[in-house]
Amino acid sequence: MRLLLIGYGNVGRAFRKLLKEKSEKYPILQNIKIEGIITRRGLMIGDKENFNPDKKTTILEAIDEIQPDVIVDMSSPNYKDGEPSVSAYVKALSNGIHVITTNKAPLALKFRELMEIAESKGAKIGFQGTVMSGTPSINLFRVQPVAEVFRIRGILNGTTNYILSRMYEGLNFEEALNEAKEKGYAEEDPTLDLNGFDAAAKLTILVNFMMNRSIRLGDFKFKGIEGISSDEIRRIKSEGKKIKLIAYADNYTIEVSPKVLSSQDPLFYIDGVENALEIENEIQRIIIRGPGAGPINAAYGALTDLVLLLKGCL
Ligand code: 80F
Repeated sequence: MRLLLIGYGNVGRAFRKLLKEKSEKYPILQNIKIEGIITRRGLMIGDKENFNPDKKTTILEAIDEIQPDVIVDMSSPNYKDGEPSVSAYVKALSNGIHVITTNKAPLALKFRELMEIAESKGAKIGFQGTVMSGTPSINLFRVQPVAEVFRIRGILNGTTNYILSRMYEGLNFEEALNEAKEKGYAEEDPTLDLNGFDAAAKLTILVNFMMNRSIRLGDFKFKGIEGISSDEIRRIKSEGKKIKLIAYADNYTIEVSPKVLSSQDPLFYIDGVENALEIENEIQRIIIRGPGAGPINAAYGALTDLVLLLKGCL
């Protein structure tokens, strides 16, 4: 199976490394070959650890040249129009090429359109890495068939949860943000984490996928953690509470905003880069928790999709 990787930053590099390590141990991965890697700098043909582009091409030209079976998109999100990834997915899916992505923007903007193309062409889209990285959220729902989800509530952004947790421990905002950047949790443009865009994009994907809706990023209000001061966090702490960035959706409301939580709330205990998601359907209420960001975790999300694809389970 031939792969074309789009993006070779923190997650792209972690994905390549993880794929190499796991291929040595798991026969199902032994026939996977990275045939090319494309970034803003150009296309590198073949599979080398150090990125040195062979030529300047567009992603669309790279798909023609590499003829992949799967494109794995680990490039930065563009929340204006999802490009160039949206056009790359349309081209790939229309030609029966599967898509695996950790990039939220295309699915937060064009979820239904892309799913319809995929379905009509028999191609698959794996997107576990877009929500909670490698902690099964999207792929958990794949094993909950015919359940009717009516409520979703969670902490979906690793960077902001890490910052709020570190500020609760006494760091100032800048120190906490710098740590999140150093650990590879933050977006290339961290304002996308701080202003709630990232969490809102993840909630959009979840609502479309789990609640079978057709919404786009921008259809509901969202707010981030900008403006929350150390003083405010100290005051809330003195009352035995914490402030968290909460994503929420039911059949009437969809929103992302900071909320003050008491210790009776299970999300009170989700700290650092950990994320959590409560899913309620007519049969059960499930809570999952696990790392929500970090290059290795996001790369693992993409790798799980690849294995599920190979097993025919996507
Ligand atoms: P990084 O900035 O390290 O790399 C981006 C790569 O994309 C670079 O190689 C760049 O050249 C390439 N690129 C950008 N625009 C391009 C274009 N137009 N054409 C071709 N290549 C282009 O970014 P990361 O950290 O490696 O992230 C990659 C993708 O994974 C992004 O879409 C992230 O949103 C996504 N992702 C990252 C995660 C992480 O932990 C986690 C899951 C998804 O919860 C949080 O706190 C979130 N900030 C992270 S969730 N790094």
